[in-house]
Amino acid sequence: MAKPRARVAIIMGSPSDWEVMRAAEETLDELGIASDARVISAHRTPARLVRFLASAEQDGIEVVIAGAGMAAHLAGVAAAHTLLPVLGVPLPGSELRGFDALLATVQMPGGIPVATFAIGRAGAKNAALFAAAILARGDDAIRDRLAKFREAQSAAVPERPPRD
Ligand code: RP5
Repeated sequence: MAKPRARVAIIMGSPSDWEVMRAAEETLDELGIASDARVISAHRTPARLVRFLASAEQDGIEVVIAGAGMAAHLAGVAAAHTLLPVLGVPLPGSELRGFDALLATVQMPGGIPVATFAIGRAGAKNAALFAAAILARGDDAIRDRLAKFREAQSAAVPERPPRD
């Protein structure tokens, strides 16, 4: 069977980012949303970035999740090259444990917005859930799956703390 067309792009600055960014793919998989994960660096592969975003919209991509660490300009540069919503995930693999990437991602000058999420896996997961919420505006099946995800999440929280 042919793979469904990706509606969300997950881009990351380095293969070393995948360990964290796979949380975005896993969450989208759980919600039945096809995604396309790519290593695209704003500084090491600038031409790849421009090429990918030039055709992303016509290729069916509706949301871009961009994860990067250190001086993390990937999400901001990506946002400059597309009108699609860009969700930035600051990654923690630096001496500053992602605080550098958080500031670089969140402190976009006015004019080119990047929605910024938490540092690391929580951010990657929430970016995927946020992408699902965007898609759910025009897709009842995704809205239903998102509602079920929330229900299951609530049901999994115990009433009392675990005692040994
Ligand atoms: C950023 O630099 C990447 O997003 C990565 O988080 C960081 C370090 O990259 P590597 O040196 O591990 O490839 O561009």
